[in-house]
Amino acid sequence: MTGPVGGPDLPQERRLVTEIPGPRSRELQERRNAVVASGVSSVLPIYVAAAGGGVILDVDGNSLIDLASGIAVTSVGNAAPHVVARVAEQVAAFTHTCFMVAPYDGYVEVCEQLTELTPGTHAKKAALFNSGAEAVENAVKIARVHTGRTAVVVVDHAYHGRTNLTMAMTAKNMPYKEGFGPFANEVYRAPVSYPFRDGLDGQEAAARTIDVIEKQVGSGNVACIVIEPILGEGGFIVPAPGYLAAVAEYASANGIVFVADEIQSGMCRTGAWFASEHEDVVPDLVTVAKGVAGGLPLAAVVGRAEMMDAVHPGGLGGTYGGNPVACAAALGAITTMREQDLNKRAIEIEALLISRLAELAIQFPAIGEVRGRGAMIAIEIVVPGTNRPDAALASRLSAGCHQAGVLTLTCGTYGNILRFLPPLVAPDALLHEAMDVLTEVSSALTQR
Ligand code: PLZ
Repeated sequence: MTGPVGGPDLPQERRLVTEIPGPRSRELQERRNAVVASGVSSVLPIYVAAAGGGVILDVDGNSLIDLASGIAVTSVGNAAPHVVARVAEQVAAFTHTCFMVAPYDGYVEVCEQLTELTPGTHAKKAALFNSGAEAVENAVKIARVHTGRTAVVVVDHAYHGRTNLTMAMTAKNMPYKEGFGPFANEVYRAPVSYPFRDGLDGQEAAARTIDVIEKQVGSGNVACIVIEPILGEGGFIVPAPGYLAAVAEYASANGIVFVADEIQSGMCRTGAWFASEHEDVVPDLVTVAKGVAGGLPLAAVVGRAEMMDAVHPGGLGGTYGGNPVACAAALGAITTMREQDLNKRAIEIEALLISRLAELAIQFPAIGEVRGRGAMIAIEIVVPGTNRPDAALASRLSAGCHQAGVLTLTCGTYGNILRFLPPLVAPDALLHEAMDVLTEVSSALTQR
């Protein structure tokens, strides 16, 4: 093999040998600026040479701690051995026939795995796509055909993608929607449960959601309610206990398809195969992407067989959906998750991060809340003593971490959430070091 090799054997260390970004990254950034559309941006323009375990090695020889996982994708780590082996084998056998033209077993096996792993013991079926947004679009198509209804209900702070329908379903205007309308119609937004901001318990918040649906849409018009069990881009919002179950129950009582968008929260990220499990919710349909294939583009809709089969033959598909190489990657990733018990590992990561962040919150009153599950953890940054969002401080904290070699991300409707999404295979020592860096950056910023 030529070129650098990533994977878990990369030294699991933070090592800075140049400023961030270094000279070679800056050179590449100049080339990029000349030819890559500026609408596509990067959080941290260090150019990647290799990655694995919990680190990213850049082209200048810096090794950064990865608390992003490419936005919750490389849960099994970059270049995970089972993923690499199965992909290499598949690439050498055949790369594409199109499942709609001549099928292959990898697609079927991924559907077998996903119908087993998603919540509930009822009969399930699955269909494969390329991206999260495409999975959400298809869940809506399936729900509309199954119900014969058109309305789609989504919630405040939701993120579902960047295609026309999923932009309409996404709550936040900037940067996702600004100037891109007109958007798909028949999408209605209801309030959600955001305990830090609304102080409502699960039942109260669900009653508020349901009231808006009843008054503004009418349950008989609703094909589906689509909701992230933990709202991701919207701010790592964990709805109050009982909220999801109450909304799911309302859906079921009214012939509405309850769709859990588990694209960010699924596949071991929160310490369960799917975050719905923490709330004992069995969704009708589940959208899956990101972590499922160790970094290759693959997405799925998995759900009740009778709903999935409502669509006429030929109604679902696409040239690349369930590409054999992406399916091989998914089978490698799922094997890794099972072998290494990454659900258990995510729970260990939760304990480590929550205890370190709770400690930090005592010294640093701008941390309004520490929340999340598994390896999907965040801090909400506010003006001390209030719940007023402080996005500027959140981005200074994130930038400080970047300069010190820790790749963090922000999120949230108000841009004031600092989130931590490490690969589930990142060792404890690295996570502690990342938390040490965050602690130093926080105190440096408050001493000023
Ligand atoms: N649903 C819950 O988190 C993708 C988006 C990053 P795609 N989240 C990261 C960005 O700025 O584009 C996501 C998600 C949930 C759907 C999606 C969309 O998944 O694979 O990006 O289309």
